Amino acid sequence: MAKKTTLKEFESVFPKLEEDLLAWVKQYNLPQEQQDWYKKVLEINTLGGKCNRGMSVPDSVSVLLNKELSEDEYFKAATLGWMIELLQAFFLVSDDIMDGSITRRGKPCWYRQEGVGMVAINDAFMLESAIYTLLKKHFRTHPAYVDMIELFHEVSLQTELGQLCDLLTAPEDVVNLDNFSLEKYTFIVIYKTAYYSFYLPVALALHQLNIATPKNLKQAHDILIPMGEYFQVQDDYLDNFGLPEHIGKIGTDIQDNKCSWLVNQALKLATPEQRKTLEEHYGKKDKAHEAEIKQLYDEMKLEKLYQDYEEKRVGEIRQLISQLDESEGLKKGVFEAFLSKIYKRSK
Ligand code: GPP
Ligand code: MG
Ligand code: MG
Ligand code: MG
Repeated sequence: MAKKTTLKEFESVFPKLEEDLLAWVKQYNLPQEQQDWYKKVLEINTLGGKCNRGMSVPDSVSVLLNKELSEDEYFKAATLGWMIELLQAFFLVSDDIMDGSITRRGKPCWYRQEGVGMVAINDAFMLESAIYTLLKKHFRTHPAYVDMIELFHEVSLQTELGQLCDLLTAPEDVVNLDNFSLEKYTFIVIYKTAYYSFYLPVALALHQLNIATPKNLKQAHDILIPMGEYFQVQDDYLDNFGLPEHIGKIGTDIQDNKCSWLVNQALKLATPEQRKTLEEHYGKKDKAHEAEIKQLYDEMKLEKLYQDYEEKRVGEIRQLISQLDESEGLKKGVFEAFLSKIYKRSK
């Protein structure tokens, strides 16, 4: 029987990986002060999250093998999981600078912490490099080593393309709601979120077990990309309707002029008068303008619209899962476990 990992168990692997990374930079004679900085960067930005993405690797491997993992199998899977958490740390440190965000995981964003500022950009690069240091250290002789490197590179590029579209669709100076469309929205969310958060953990689990056949990868992709799309719609919904105490961050999408799911729905349903309200108040860096949009969202009952969307989308994803071909070793349980973690989430 598969066994679900706990955050505690997953976190217990981190100190070993941190040790590997510190030992690696030490060989360059990095001065002590910078070693301490590197350690702090790793800990503050990689720990303290929900680790859903990272834990999905050991969870998927356990479902695929249909057993509780041996110590070595668990360590390998969790190491791959921590690489996703490092990738995520690299993205979030950068994203918070680009979005001008205030808090992350209930604390000030890294770039806003004492003495950090734009050093955070370099820190983000170091977080990314850590992935490849760990891959080399632990997977150099694995038959899928090159595939794993290529996968991390490709998923990084995909995420950067999504981020590019997200940023260019939300310029700070000119608000033009005609820029937004559901088509663009779909591109943004699939690329900036779905690949690294959903496809990557399962693809890595398949590689670890040497069952990443073209068919398995394609099937995983075709279920996980819609699931990731749904997940980012939730993120956009929670940006406005979630509680900062739950989500650990303060929503910025309205003031940041983001091509969010909510504004796209509002544009689709707006009367000419509501459209005018959107034109007047969306994307302005000001609380009062933001409040007008929040009120409009309430008036347009977007919360209910979201709940209906959620039910419909989850039904479609369950349908996709039910059609999975398990002949090459992929299992429905991988996707069921993933979906149950995010369904109706409030954080
Ligand atoms: C998060 O979107 C986007 C990413 C994590 C991808 C960043 C990609 C880079 C190449 C830096 P978001 O801004 O909606 O997330 P949040 O609401 O958590 O800030
Ligand atoms: Mg952001
Ligand atoms: Mg962003
Ligand atoms: Mg968001």
